[in-house]
Parts: sequence; C-alpha cells; structure tokens
Amino acid sequence: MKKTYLNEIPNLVDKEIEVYGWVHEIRDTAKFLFIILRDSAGKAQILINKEKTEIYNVAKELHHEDVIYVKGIVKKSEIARLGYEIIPNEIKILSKAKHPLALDVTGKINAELNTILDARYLSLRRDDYNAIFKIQSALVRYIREFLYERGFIEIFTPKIIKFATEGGAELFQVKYFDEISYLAQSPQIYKEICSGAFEKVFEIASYYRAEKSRTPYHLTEFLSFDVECAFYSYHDIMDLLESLMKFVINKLYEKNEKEFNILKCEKINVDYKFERIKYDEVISILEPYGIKWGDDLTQHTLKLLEGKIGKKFFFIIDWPTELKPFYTHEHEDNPKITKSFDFNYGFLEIASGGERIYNGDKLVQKLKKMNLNPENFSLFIKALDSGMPPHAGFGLGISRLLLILTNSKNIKEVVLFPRDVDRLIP
Ligand code: AMO
Repeated sequence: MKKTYLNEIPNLVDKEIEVYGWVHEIRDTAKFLFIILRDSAGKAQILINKEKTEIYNVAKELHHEDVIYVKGIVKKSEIARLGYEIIPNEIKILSKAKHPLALDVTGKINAELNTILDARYLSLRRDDYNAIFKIQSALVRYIREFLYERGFIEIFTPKIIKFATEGGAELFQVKYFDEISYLAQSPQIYKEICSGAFEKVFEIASYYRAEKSRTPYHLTEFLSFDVECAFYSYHDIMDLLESLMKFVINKLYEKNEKEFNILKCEKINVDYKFERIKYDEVISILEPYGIKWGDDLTQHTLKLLEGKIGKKFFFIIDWPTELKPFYTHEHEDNPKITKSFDFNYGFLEIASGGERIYNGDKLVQKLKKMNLNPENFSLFIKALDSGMPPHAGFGLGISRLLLILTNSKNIKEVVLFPRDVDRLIP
C-alpha cells in the first residue's frame, strides 16, 4: 500500500489507509488520546481509545515531532475539528524527537527571528513558514510558465567570475587556484550576450553582494530573477514586467489560497496600470524635503514618496546617467538621463532595468568616463562588436517580492537559509 497524504483522507471514508507524519499536537482525556498528525499535505486527527491497550501503550509514549506510521480506518466526524479522524489499528514510531526542542512547531509559543532562523529545521515545519516557501515555489513556477509560453529560453550563467558588473565595492573575493576571482553580483553581461543569440532569455539564480547593509531588505546572497530581450525597448520591458506581475500574482491568489489563508495576509490589488513616473517628477514631488536633481533615492526618500503617492506598484523611469551602471543606455537626445527604470512597491525597490549600450565603441567610451578599465570587459566588448542587437532587461529580487506578498517584516523570514552580514549559519 502506498503512503496516503493527509489531504487525501476526505475521499477515503471507511477505507483502511497507511499514513506517515509528525506528531503535531497531543490531547489527553479520560477515555481517549487525540493525536494531531501532520505531513507535508495537511493534518489529521488520530483517535486512540485507551481501552485498546496495545495501541495505547505505543501512543502514550509519543511526543511532539516524533515521526510515526499509522494504519487505520478513516471516519467522518461531526465533532473533530478537521471533520475526519483516523481510528488506528497499528501505530509505529519511526523516529523519536529529543526534547526539549528548540522551537514550538505549532506556533502557539512565538519565537524571536534569530531563534526561528537558527532552528530552521523546525521553523520550516511551522504552518506559516511552510506556507511562505510553498508560495515561493509556486511563484517561481508561474514565472517560468509565463515566460516559456512566450518563447523565452532559460539560461544558467557562471557564478564565479573574473570581473565586476555592478560596481567593485560589493564583491566577495574567492581564491580560484592561483588567481583571484569573485562571486557574481548579477548575470548582467552574460544575459546580455545570450540575448544576442537567443533573443529572449531569463535566469533565476542566487547572486552575492558584500553589502554591509543591516536592513530588513538586504541579504549578501539573494535570489534574482533576470530577463534580457533583444529588440525590446525599456518600455517594452516594462510592459512585459507589468503583465508578468499581474499574471503571477493573480495566479498565486487563485491557486495558493490555502497558503495565503494560513498567513492571513490581505491580497494585493494589481488591477490598475502601473504608473511610469519620471525621475524628474519624483524630484519635484520631493523638492520640499530638500531632495535635488541628481540625488539617489534612499529608502528614507522613497518612504516620503510613498506617503505622497500611496502604496502600490509603479516605475520610476529616466534616471540620471550618473546613478545607473555603466551598461545603461542614455537617451539619444539627452545623454544626462538613461533609458532605465526602477520598479517599486511603495518605498521598496523590487526590480531595476533598462535599455543597454549595444555598441562596443560606445561602451569603451562609457567605461573610460566611469574610470573603469575596458580591458576587463574585452570579451563583452567583442560580443557587442559582433552584431549585438539593441536589447533591454531587468533584474528582480524574488525575496523582496515574496516579502511583500506574504506581508513579512524581514527578508530573512522568506529565505530558507538566509545569509547576511551577521549570518552564515545554518
Ligand atoms: P540591481 O542591483 O538593482 O540591478 O538588483 C536588482 C534587484 O535585485 C534585488 N537585490 C537585492 N535583494 C536583496 N538583497 C540585496 N543585497 C539585493 N541587491 C539587489 C532588488 C533589486 O531591485 N543587473 C541589474 C538588473 C538589470 O538591469 O537587469 C541589477 O543587478 O530587488
């Protein structure tokens, strides 16, 4: 007989089944012992009659998080909280949990974030964290579904690299035999090169930034979703990102209702045109707070902006050239600004992107202007000089999006095993 998953039992009334799982809760009364069994699909009540001594003798030794096997008959029950119960004919203990455990899996006793992260092996079994990572899995699946439907190719670029793409200060150094290498901060030049062959590419992978930012939104290892498309303008890319977000979020609410109910978080409305606000306009909104043209928009200033325009998805477009990376394409009629965007939910930046420089000579000029050494980019320059189409793309922080969707407070909550300045374990 195969393992029955606990969400299947409503269809198996009066049938004998074999279930496996963890002891979630135990309730002891004069006549009965009630065990709530949990597996990856749900929960079920096991009703043990104390007069059935052979079974009771095993069951009375059970503790939270012991792993057990139960063979029994499914009964519909008016009084059981879950509507069904299993009357066992056999119980076996497969694995004992040593007490005291580091964390209460039922979530009734709350724990500090550090305890939750240190004891990930237990907190992942909690209904709320379990739901968050099921939503993450679905999120990535729906992104892939959307892009495969539209002819995109999924790529896998190297994570050990020789030269920086997003500014030198935030690189992790890795000893690579006899030379120095770095952990990739983004797939930028590789995804651009691939768009020159496959046209429409995407990648979902982890990247590394030695950022010493202790904020609820920064990690040193973060999961990025990157897109690059040949023959797309930055407005085409924003159109793509907007329809992708609407598809993915609506699909999550449709298919993952159970997980969102567990988290008790309100649905985010995506039923409106995501506004494209020019950087210039943002500055005029923020001028009363002393913000000037050319200033970067810090989290503090973006919070002021959120106060003015509300908490919603929107783009900030046409950033000053000085504020964007070397590969960003300038406006032909005004080289002071770029064909670029940030994509925000309220104050929080979720993604950034734009059109790219696709001419080798222009890139060399730009690198020199930014005091970067063109020799370090010789491969990329060759690619640009070999018939590179105009192209555009974006990079989106999956965990920042998940944080918003699950109404979490800290990005580390929505990462299985987060890495930040203070955390390398577990
Ligand atoms: P950028 O540096 O803006 O752009 O990064 C893109 C998105 O990645 C997420 N992100 C992070 N998330 C958590 N912790 C971090 N330390 C962190 N750093 C970045 C954010 C951010 O919006 N190559 C460009 C993208 C492109 O133009 O295609 C890039 O890396 O959500």
